[in-house]
Amino acid sequence: MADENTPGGEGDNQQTPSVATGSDNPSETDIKKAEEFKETANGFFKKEDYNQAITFYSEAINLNSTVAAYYGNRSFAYLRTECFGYALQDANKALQLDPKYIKAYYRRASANMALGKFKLALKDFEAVVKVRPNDKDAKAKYTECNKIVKMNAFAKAIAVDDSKSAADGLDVENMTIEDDYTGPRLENGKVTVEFVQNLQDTFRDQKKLHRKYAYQILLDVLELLKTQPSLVDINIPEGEHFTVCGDIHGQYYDLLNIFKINGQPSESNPYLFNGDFVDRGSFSVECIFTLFSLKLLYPNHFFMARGNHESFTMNQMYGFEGEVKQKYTSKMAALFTEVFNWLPLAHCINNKILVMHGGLFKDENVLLDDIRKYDRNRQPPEDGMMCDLLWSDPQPQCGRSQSKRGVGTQFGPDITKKFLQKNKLDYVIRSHEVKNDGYEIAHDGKCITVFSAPNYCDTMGNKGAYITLRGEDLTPKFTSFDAVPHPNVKPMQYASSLFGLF
Ligand SMILES: [Mn+2]
Repeated sequence: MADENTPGGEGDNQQTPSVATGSDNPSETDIKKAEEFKETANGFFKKEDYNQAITFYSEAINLNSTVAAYYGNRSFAYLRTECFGYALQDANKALQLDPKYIKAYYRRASANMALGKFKLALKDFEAVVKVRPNDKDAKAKYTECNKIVKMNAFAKAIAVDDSKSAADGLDVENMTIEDDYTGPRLENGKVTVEFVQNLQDTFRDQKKLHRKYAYQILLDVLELLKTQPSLVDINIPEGEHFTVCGDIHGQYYDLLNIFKINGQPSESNPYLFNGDFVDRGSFSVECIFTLFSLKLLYPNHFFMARGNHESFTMNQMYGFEGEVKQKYTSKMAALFTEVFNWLPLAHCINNKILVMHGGLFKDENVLLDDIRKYDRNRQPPEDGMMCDLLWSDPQPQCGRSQSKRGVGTQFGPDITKKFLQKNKLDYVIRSHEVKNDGYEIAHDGKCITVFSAPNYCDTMGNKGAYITLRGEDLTPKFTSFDAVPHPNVKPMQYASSLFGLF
């Protein structure tokens, strides 16, 4: 995989781009007023109200665009709201105004790391270390980032041979099960209804699935996913229903709660989980094995789409890789990377509803068939169709604009309308952004967001939601739900230590 590859992060933010040209020749009054705005913004920042902070930093910049700190501070607020594209722009602007402004190097490095651009981040840490040779903190960050750059270069070097797999030499058959193991067991190597129930209870009680079965499930899912097209067609017959869930992000206890409210998955209670199963929440391993077991049990009634977090760079930064290494092995983490490469990119329900994690495309001309025949076995590229499917966001204004995240595109209601007409579809369901009620209807009802991780990261205070559809009319019905308690393991527990920067 490419090391300047892909990018990063979630989050909801309706900020419009920082086009604020500002005044580069402010009056005395404006200078004073701008300082006041900055103070107000700092106050909001301290209270963790980053959107308000951004609004007031922008006001300050409008009046006086010559102060590097205004851009530096706003960049920090953008980092907190995961608008890494905007954060990068502001850090660059701050450095233009004041090349000696150390904090801006940190901001830029943070944004680049979040976007998976570790080499660029390393340059900034290097710059800081040069200016402040005695700064221990700067030195530590430089060392940590350098480690990642070297590790990725190594991973790239050994990954040249595509025919090699983490599964090679894996002798699942001969892995022994210790006498004191009391967890669930596959029956003749197969997942059963009893296994899935037992697995859910085992994980709920914070016990582990034996690595022999964990590996077996991964190998079986890999084979199954390889048989699927990149765009999977789903048919909901008349009189039957179907549930679509959004991001889960390692919130295992909230996942169990969805099954409690809406019923266990089965052939008569089918589900689609629309990507971002892992990262951030510290029970990602539990989530993914539960979901993969269900996929094996109900291959034609349980569906999973790839999210931007089912990728190597994201997993390295946002905790999943660390969690798998902690709970199992690094070999298993590598196998996950291969399995995620085979997750379908989108689903189409009754030829009328297109469901993907991110959204629509930079390119006007994408047709369903282009998605269907797309060769998806790879890390998400930095642009193009696959990137947009995993990363894009809708915007209220018409047309397209640069992504606040720095990856994918933002698409307006006119873009959605044209795409639906061209492909004879009714509407789009996507996930990828936190919403207060767990869902949001945009673009005249043609673009629906669903997000199923309530109180995201234990901090956002949002509800989760899922959508139920009936075969006869396909009108979406929304159910919102609150977060449930989880054991005392904080989100991001296993994430990169560089996250101290954000
Ligand atoms: Mn996402």
